[in-house]
Amino acid sequence: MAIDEFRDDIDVATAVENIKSMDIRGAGRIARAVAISIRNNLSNSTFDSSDQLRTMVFEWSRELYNTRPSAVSLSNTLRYIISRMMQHEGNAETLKGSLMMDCNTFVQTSLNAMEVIGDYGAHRLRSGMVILTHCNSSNALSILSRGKERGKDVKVFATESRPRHQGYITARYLREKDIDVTLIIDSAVRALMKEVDLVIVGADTITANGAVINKIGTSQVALCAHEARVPLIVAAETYKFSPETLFGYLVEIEERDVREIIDPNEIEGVNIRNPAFDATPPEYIDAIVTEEGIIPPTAAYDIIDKYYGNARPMEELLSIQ
Ligand code: RUB
Repeated sequence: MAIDEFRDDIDVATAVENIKSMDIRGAGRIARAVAISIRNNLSNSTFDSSDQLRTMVFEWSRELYNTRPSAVSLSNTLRYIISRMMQHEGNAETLKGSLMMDCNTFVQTSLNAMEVIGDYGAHRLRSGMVILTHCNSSNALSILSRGKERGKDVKVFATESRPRHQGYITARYLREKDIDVTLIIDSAVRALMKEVDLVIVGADTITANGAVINKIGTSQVALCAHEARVPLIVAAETYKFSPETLFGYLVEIEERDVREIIDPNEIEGVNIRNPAFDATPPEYIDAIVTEEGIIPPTAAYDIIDKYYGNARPMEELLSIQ
């Protein structure tokens, strides 16, 4: 499925700009844009030595890091690239070739993971079910489209997802796939939850205790689902799991420009806040669909241990003071 609407020749400076402005958005797309932009910067540069190449990759990584602080996919992509870079030996030319291949491997692995998540998750669908999804997650959509391919006809409620309306992207995508979709406002979730059989959302970050950071409103959706005894599953690749949370770091919830909500001049004297993500506690999550299989949120630690057992905190890795 077509999921990456950024140019394949994107460089690091453009990726930084586009991720900040949300022209590139969604945790998986952000991760792939990071890998592709580093590959392209490598391709367009010449290096006197492998040390110089490494210095440049660290510099690009620092520029990319923090563009969307709530998406651990971004830092885990950098982690992967840096750890591969430190393992490679040889001169600048050899290192450049190997690292460009690593970036391509990351992108391919990420796309494959989404397909596998679609496969596994679709086993949870049955014809006639009503599904609710929030915001726009390519992994949640992978499950729904794979279900459709297997002849499972479901109906979907897609939340609008104020303030940026990513729900429109979801609704249009489902329509294209010939899946029955109804757009609803975010505050209609509780009223309609009694009609829902299953909630499927994506994740920006999953913490060591199995909490899920996702688009603002996800925790309200989860609370309503929990109250109505509707199961909620999260669709996320293993690179959304946060090793930092093992070291006691809390996930930073991004607060975006309030003008995404309203021009402050139109409502003078009123404080406005615009947190872009929230945390859903593990008690409200029935399962996490990963490319490793469908796991309970309590298994988050095992995934982190397996994939990031030797990880160092990102700021230490990038030597950020
Ligand atoms: C998007 C969002 C998505 C996750 C997962 O928020 O919260 O659910 O990023 O997406 P935003 P995916 O629009 O602010 O980036 O499954 O595509 O990685």
